[in-house]
Amino acid sequence: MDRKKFLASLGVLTVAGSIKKVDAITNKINQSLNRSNTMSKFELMPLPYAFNALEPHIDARTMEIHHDKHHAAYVNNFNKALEGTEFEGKSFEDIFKNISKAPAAVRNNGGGVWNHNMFWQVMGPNKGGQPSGPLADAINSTFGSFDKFKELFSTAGATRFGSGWAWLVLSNGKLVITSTPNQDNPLMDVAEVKGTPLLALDVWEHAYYLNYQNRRPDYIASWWNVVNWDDVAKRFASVK
Ligand code: MN3
Repeated sequence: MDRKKFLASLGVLTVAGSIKKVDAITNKINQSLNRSNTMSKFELMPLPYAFNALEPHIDARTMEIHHDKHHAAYVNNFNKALEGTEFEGKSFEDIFKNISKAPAAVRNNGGGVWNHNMFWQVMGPNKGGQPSGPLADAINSTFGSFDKFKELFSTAGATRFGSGWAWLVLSNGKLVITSTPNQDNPLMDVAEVKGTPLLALDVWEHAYYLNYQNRRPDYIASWWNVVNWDDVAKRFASVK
């Protein structure tokens, strides 16, 4: 993808004069995603769009609290939890594949950091619709149709008891819908279905309660309007 398209995909390429600001955001995002072992701390990934960018489906206040309070707290608590453990200085992937040996605070907060990094990216303003190309073909051949996939994924999110996540993953070369409790994810050795996450949906109450109260299914139905299929397709293309 060329630079312009990448920036446009982040929803931040709006004013030509804001390129410098965009560069700073892009660098920060790359830094928080590809943390190298020379860096001592994980950092909070900036939200790649404005708090109100996903309205009316997800309200600005929810996005602000979700990113600036919840996500930020996971980052701070993850860094604290890692101190003095064998996991300090390791990558997300290395930590997650041995997470069964990690303290609960590393598991809960590490998942919280990584899952939200992904969540912000698989959403975007003026998105929704349906995937196309190889991803659409794989969804159709695996689930029968896009509508059937949507129904199964929505059910996975709606029926996850308590707090957790719904996922579309590539597992042993196949698309699979699964869900995880709390901040677990399919990269963790404890996950029921292990694989590469392609799409993530946060079904914690903090993701929707201000606007939807107890109506999780309504939040999920509306959430499809902000799914960034270009990002999901990119993830699929990179692991397929
Ligand atoms: Mn959340």
